[in-house]
Amino acid sequence: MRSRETEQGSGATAGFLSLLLVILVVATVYIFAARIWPMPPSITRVGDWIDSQYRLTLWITGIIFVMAQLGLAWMVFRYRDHGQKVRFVRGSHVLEVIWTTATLVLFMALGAMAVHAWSQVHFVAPAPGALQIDVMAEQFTWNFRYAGPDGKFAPAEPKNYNDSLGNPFGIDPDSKDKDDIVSPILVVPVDQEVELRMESKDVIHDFYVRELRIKQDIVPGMIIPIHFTPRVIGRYELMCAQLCGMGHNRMHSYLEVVSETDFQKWLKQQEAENQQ
Ligand SMILES: [Cu+2]
Repeated sequence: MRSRETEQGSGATAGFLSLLLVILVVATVYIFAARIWPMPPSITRVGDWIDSQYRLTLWITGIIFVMAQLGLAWMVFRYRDHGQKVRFVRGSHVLEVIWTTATLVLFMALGAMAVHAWSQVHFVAPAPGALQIDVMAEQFTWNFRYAGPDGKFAPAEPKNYNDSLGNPFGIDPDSKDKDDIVSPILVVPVDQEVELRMESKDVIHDFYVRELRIKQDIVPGMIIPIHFTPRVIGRYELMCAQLCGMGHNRMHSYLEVVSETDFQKWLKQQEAENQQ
């Protein structure tokens, strides 16, 4: 015959498991509340919307997470084995339907609220007069092309690609509009809308600037547009966020947001270098 002690054996396990759940909740909440890995501040209006959407989602799911895990810890402890008779419980269809529907409504609503910020970047065209810049991603560099002094982009073709001659875009060398400026860093004036038209020469790359809250895949064979208006002068790291090959870790550049005067100065410098 089994002793009374072995019958009560699961009490300690239940206590330990519920304690573990409480520790899990406290540690998780601490990581978020103490902002251990904070995002750098956003520098665009759309970035601010994305941040507030993210915070809202985090609050709602966070509260549910804490309640669910603490509830679980309580149940594990409350209904631990202390030698009582086991009782069969048949669950509740009504409750199942209620919480499934509530989850569905919650997720649909959060998704619907996020559509606004998403569509501002992907479905709304930039205002006329936005600064056009072409982006060429390739293993493992970034290049940015500006229209140059004539304000027109020269025709470009893959057959003219020549990285060693500083022509990663394949600009037609005989074109009269060939004064385009090509730069390895993305320099833009502050408070001016910028439209990037991004293409890739080889594999899928991904344009990622944390401060813009933009992460956009660049797919070979497609020209993918994206637009933003930076509001804060500064130097921000621009990374490739797709594992695009052995040199992926080296594939980064900078987004430099400068004043309008500095931007014009920079353009003049680039033009002068072009003519040498
Ligand atoms: Cu890449």
